[in-house]
Amino acid sequence: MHSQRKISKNMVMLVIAMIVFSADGVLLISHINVPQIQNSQSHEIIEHRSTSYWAKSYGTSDYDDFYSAVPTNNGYAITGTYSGNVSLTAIDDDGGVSWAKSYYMENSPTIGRSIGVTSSGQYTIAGSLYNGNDQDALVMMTTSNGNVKWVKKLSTSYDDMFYGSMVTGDDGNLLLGFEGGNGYDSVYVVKMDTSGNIIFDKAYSSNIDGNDMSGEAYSAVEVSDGYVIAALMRKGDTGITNVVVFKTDPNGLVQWAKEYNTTKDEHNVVIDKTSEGGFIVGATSEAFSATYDAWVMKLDSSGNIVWQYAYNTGDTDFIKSVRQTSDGGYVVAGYTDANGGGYRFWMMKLNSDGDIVWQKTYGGSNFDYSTDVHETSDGGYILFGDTYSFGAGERDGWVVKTDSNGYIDFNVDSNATIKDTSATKKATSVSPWSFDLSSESPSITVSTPQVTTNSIDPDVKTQSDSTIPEMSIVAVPIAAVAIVALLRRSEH
Ligand SMILES: [Ca+2]
Ligand SMILES: [Ca+2]
Ligand SMILES: [Ca+2]
Repeated sequence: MHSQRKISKNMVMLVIAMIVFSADGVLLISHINVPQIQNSQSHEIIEHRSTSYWAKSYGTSDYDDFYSAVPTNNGYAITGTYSGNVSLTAIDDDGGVSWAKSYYMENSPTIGRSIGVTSSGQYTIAGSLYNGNDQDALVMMTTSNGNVKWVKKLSTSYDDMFYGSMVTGDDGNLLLGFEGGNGYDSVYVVKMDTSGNIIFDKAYSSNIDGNDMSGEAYSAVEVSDGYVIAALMRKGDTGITNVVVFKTDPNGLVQWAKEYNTTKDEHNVVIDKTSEGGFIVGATSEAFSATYDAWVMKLDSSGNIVWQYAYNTGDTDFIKSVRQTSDGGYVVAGYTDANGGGYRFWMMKLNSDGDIVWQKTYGGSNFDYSTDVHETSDGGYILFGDTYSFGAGERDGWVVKTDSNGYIDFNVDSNATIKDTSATKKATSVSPWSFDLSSESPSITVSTPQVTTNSIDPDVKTQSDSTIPEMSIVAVPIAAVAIVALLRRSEH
């Protein structure tokens, strides 16, 4: 009985190998993934892996970009800009465009920087509007088809902006950015209900040794009794920018605040929850080498550091997104110039201890910037960002879907390439210190811009088009492994 099973699985494997030989040669061969074999005697399913990968650019002949994406029922919704207007693009799991819209307001350039989805599939987009003199913070909500439900502009006579947003458990929105009403940037957080009414809005500041701290909020997570918010803040005397993480109650009142002091500037910060009830924080830092590095801190629920590492390729490295993955590790996305030819999309897979499992760049001959990453339902990863290397002209949105090892097979004629990087992990030794962060309600004007919604038919160009159905390879006999391994080798 047992040996019969074994034989039949041998045969299945040989059939696969023969199909590979007799069909379309190299192209098909490249879709075979060799499972990780922990025990060659095992007859269990060794690994169930995603083999689907694809890459597409989306845009017009004008400047277009993708900033932020959120999973939907059958794909992703992405915000950014088309031709200088806030955009919303719905794609399916294979990257096909379901629909795309842009929103034209007040003769002004607008940017969508952050997107969230409610439990009923409606979208909220946060960003900014340039009114001709300065920036104003912008937030809008649409139906699941991208039709506008409401739009709000929050403005002072200085720059104001939303960098991030988060749909809250009550289908409201937490908006994160800065307001300039004091003549400098104050960390600004707004809680709205699902209809766009302000529940609270607070500007957070501190005065340490006579030094006002200014800054911006970027990212937040909801916890059972409030919010944990990641910001950058700088002191008036040194001007050095540091990461600040603070916890508020459901009304935005500060319960604790910690600053993670380095000797140089950090640029942008992101936060995600961990399965242990703590947080993973990523920031781009100048403090740990002569080049910008990706800095990742794992925090406990009180903001104490569990581990902290800087990841440095030796060149300029930006981290724009970090999320915990289903295996308890983390995926990091951003961009680096480590592989030359301008910045390229950069993705690192970390295990739960922060060790690098793999690290790769994706891009063409020009600048490619990744701003967001998600783990996909088939165990792969999907990177969002924008590109000057491909597309319809100027800059376009670019989406790269990889398999579970970050692998993608680019079309030869697309000029896109995948390369490994050689970033090293360095332990850093920052000690957080608690400080008093106070809040006030700023005076900010809320208005309702007129919106014209345009349907967009973005030009979609394909750099990789593999959608070969997933294969579960079971009980791989030694001979078949050798064949597949040989085939794999011949592809490189
Ligand atoms: Ca374009
Ligand atoms: Ca303003
Ligand atoms: Ca670096």
